[in-house]
Amino acid sequence: MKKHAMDARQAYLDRVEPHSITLLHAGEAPHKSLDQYYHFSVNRNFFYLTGLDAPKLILMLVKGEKKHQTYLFLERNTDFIIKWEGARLEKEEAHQQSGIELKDMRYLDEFEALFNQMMNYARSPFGTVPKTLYLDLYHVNANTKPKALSTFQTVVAHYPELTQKNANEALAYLRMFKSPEELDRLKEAIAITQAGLDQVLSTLRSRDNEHQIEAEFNYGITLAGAQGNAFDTIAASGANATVLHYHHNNQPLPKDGLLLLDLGASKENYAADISRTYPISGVFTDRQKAIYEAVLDVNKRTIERVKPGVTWAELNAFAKEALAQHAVALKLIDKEEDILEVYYHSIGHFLGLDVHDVGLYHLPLQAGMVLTIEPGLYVSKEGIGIRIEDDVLVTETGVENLSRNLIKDVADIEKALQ
Ligand SMILES: [Mn+2]
Repeated sequence: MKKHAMDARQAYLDRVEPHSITLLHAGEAPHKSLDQYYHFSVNRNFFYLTGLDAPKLILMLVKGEKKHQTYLFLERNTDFIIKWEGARLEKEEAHQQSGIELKDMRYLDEFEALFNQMMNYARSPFGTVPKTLYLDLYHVNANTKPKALSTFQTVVAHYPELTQKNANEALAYLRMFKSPEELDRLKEAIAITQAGLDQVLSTLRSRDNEHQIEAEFNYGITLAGAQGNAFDTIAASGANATVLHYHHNNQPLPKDGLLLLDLGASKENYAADISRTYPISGVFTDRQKAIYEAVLDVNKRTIERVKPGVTWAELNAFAKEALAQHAVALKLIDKEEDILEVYYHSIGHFLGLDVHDVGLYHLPLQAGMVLTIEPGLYVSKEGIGIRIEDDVLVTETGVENLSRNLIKDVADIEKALQ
């Protein structure tokens, strides 16, 4: 990710104000219980700008009038850490991965001294001191203060003259446009997800519970080299599939029902997000097939409409209208205005380092963006929930379906289930 990270830092610095200082923290594994911790998952903005996947690191980007500087703060290795937890990232290694100069690497215990120097009129290497402090001010909800305010509470408290701004504004814009290195990882995540779905297809008919399906998927992606799941797998059979975020995955599979899978592998922090719907018996009933073909038709026609200049609003309106026409023809609803009874989410979202990735949904699509297209129909009274989701790249001339190798036509699915 070295070239990506170097380009991303330059692009970020081009978008923020001069006389500013940006601080991003890699994060830490949250505490679980007693001496146990949850897995560490790196702050995605930090990773985007560094390509480094290790806890506790701090990235400091200082932008003056004409020049700018990047600093990275690392943990010191001690004998205890090396013996008990394994060596922390060394400066040379961090330099190789991020492209940050060795001379600009510091240890975490040197952070406050360097920050103080930046803010000191007489000693600042930039001649002027920063006026703006950019932090990752993501709000989990309205009642919690952004984590960065406590992570960096010392400098926030000691320098009230710094105006706080949200680094996410620039990063949400930049992260919409995937670099070649990012696209490689997204494609790998999708290929691994395909391996997981192949494992599911080859075992589905011998399984009788949703949890076994989740296990088969995890087995397939782990064998294929996944970092893990990009998000909690949804393995929903029958009417469970009409609950959008169903996650119990513990119910017996209805023999003649459908199985809706919404899942994705993660590769170097990049997420795949795929939905497929399979007949548990190996063959769709006529009714299931009719509804499935309707969703597939809207999936394919919406993907065809993706190109530069098209807006999310247009894609949403198109898919809703197309699903409504099908739903009336299938007698799922009486009139098109009732479509929300059987389709109650939007057509897709940006995809990248986060599964529901950052991005600006009011902007028309542009080349380099990666998004999901995921129409569905949910008919609880018939115990049928169907969603078909692909991951697509907006190109200069139109669209490339990155998940085109993951089968979704009725004949292909029934053949794979024989
Ligand atoms: Mn999705």
